Amino acid sequence: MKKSSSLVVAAIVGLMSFLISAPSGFCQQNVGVIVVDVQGDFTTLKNGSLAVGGTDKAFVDKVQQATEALKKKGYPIYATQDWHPKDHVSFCTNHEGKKPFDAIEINGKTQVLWPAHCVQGTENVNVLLDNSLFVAVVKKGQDKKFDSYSGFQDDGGAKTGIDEMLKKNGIKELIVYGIATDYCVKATAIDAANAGYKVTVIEDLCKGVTPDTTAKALKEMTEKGITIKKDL
Ligand code: VGL
Ligand code: ZN
Repeated sequence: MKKSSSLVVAAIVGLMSFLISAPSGFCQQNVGVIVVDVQGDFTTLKNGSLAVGGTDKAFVDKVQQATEALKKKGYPIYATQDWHPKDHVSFCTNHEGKKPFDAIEINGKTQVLWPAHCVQGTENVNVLLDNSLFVAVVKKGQDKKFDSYSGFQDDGGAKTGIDEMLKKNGIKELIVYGIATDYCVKATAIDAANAGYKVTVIEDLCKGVTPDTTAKALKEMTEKGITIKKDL
């Protein structure tokens, strides 16, 4: 074989082995991962104040292992972290006469009132996965006046900086999973799609607050062009 054609063969073999090493459907060069709000307060594992059903040790271990596997494949991993001050607008304790899960109108938006959760400096604000997996942990919801389900921006329009970070790193596609499917995963995935990323949500690496809103969220995300995949 001529030298030039053996070089071509070597290049093709190299490219094929690179593609085979990536999970089906993703080419990791421009793909990033966002792990949404896997924090103590959202889990039954840590007896969280806003524990979402099914977030036991088995679930958190599964998310940890999946994230490790993605990291080993070369994907840059980002995490979001709900990071509220004690006097945050979304806490029912900051609205007289209101109880958890009541909804009120604030600035023309419906705000669900939650039990106090993910308060800055508390034990249960921590992200439960091995933090060395992450390129960055992006905090959100630190302005007491606005909620921020999305990892991209809060309800007042203030950006978290994640979009800039992703763009600077050449990310064009995102794999998104975490807690909760019907709130922060949904808002983050939809904002990502609106910002021009090709988004895939991994359903089995998510848990939702209620079955009803979770089903609605999956439908809404699909309608926005987001791919819902059962597992990796
Ligand atoms: C979330 C409710 C309030 C979430 C955050 O991470 O989905 N839900 N704050
Ligand atoms: Zn919150």
